[in-house]
Amino acid sequence: MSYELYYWDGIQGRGEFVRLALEEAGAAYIDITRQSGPGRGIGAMMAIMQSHSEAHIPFAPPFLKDGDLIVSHVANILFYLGPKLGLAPDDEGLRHVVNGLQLTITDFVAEVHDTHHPIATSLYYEDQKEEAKARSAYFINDRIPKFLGYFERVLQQNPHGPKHIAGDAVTYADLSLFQVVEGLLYAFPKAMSNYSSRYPLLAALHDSVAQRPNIARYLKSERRLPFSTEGIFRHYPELDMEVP
Ligand SMILES: N[C@@H](CCC(=O)N[C@@H](CS)C(=O)NCC(=O)O)C(=O)O
Repeated sequence: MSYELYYWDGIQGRGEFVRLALEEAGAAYIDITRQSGPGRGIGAMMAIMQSHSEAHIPFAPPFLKDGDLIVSHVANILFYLGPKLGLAPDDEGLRHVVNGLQLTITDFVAEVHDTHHPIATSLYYEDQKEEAKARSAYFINDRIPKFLGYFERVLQQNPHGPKHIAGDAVTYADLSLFQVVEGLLYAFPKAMSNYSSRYPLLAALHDSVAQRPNIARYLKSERRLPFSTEGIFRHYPELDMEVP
């Protein structure tokens, strides 16, 4: 039976972290809101979230349906899927290490979102542009170096070598780090210029994920929607700046 992925249509958004894992594994899945028909489309997603009878309803997308089970939150979905898709370590302790890394990515993604929506998600970007500029300057100067520097150190200190963020094989956290770098390159091209000299191991990980056959095929496919100013990673030139 196919997994069912529920996420807002038209953007990569947070759903993309789950999509990359499903695509890498060649798993059968249905992107519910990108299809029409019974049990498909945005209506089907809203029906679950707004249900007054369904058990364990999710607060927000993305969520995954596997049979009757509904699993929400990117990191939790990946923690669930990882072993099934062969994208998590066999060792239970290491699976929790990977989960910790994924949760750090979750925190970072929330901060990426807050660069363009620092005041309220319900307001337009244009209504919080000045605050977004101030927030982005701190994000670029403080937070990108802190988070990317952290991932670089974790790669360097991986006892199995720096090709993967944890263990000796690809995990869903490696795929998510690829997406984080892709997103930052789109949103903040000036701030990210020369990133590969500052974070060479992370850059190598990014490039190696992009070259994985299933990922490379997916990136060229119509299923990979382009980044845009509707998603989490948004390019507004006025928020971007060179770093010294
Ligand atoms: N921690 C959740 C965040 C989920 C989330 O914020 N989803 C967004 C779309 S990317 C949403 O629809 N939020 C609705 C809201 O916060 O009101 C995750 O990692 O999946």
